Amino acid sequence: SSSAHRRLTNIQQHLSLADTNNKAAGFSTFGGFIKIAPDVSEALSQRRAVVALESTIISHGMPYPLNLETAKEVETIVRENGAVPATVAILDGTPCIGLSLEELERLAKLGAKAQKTARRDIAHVVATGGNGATTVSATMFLASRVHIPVFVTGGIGGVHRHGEHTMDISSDLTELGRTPVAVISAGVKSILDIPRTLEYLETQGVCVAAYKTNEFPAFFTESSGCKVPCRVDTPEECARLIDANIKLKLGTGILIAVPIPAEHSTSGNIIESAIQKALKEARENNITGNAETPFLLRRVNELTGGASLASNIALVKNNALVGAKISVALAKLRE
Ligand code: PSU
Ligand code: MN
Repeated sequence: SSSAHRRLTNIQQHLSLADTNNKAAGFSTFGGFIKIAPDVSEALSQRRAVVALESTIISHGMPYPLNLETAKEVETIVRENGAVPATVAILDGTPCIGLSLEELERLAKLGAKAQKTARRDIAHVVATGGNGATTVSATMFLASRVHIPVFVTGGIGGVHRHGEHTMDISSDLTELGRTPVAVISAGVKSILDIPRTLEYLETQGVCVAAYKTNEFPAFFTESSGCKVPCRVDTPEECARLIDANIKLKLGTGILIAVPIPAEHSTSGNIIESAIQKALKEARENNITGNAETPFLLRRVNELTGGASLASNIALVKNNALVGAKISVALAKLRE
């Protein structure tokens, strides 16, 4: 609609004004200023399809140089399917929507030296001029700020096993409850408590839809044994769901769970024994808080001899394909 377009133009004016003010005040990177890459900015102002991508998966989810290769391939898949990719990260204290090849390379090389940045960390990373790799919660927040309604990732965070005692519940879930962005993922890893994750999403009022299946997928495997309340079978159906969510001003996010393609799934048994071992090591070494997820991801990769990493890459690419199609269908619907 033209009002969405006006809103967007206002935001861009607001952002460039903030930039001018910052520069006038002698702050080159400090201040609530967001940098939007030229191709992303142009697509947004022309109301063309854009897909937001997170960056913790690059810094903390995969080793260099496989992380860079995968990030580039994911961006190419998004482009080949008619949308503009916008990888989100904070570089030298500036939130960036869309990275250049040099910026992508820089982030991939920084790896875990980049700060894992969830919603709670954004202000700190900006205020200190740091380099932040954004998780699902921080990426949703920044995508929403510049009106990107579709975001592709691999897996989201959730309620951790024993979360009923530790209260370790990813801020990805509360972000889904407060930010109107559709997140395309392959479900959640079974390093987490999947039934409780779905309960928590229901409490947060999040629409959880599974793509071409009735079951919530478990990242490495197509099924988790948990039913979802909503099934979608085409990109157009997903677009209508997102459009309804926007028009109703529900304010909540949507989780679209796309199962890993069968030929790339890793055997549930292999994964489960690796997860059990990794969880035991995490407890023995007192690895908790935001260090737990990156630790478990790395150990599961090591313990499965790279099998899980190959699955991970394949499912992210598949999500990028589906997400780009959804984004294009949505742009068409909202013309
Ligand atoms: N799960 C994955 N791969 C990932 C992550 C989770 O299968 O890369 C990353 C995402 O960036 C997600 C974050 O938002 O971990 C969640 O971290 P935590 O559990 O600390 O909230
Ligand atoms: Mn946590």
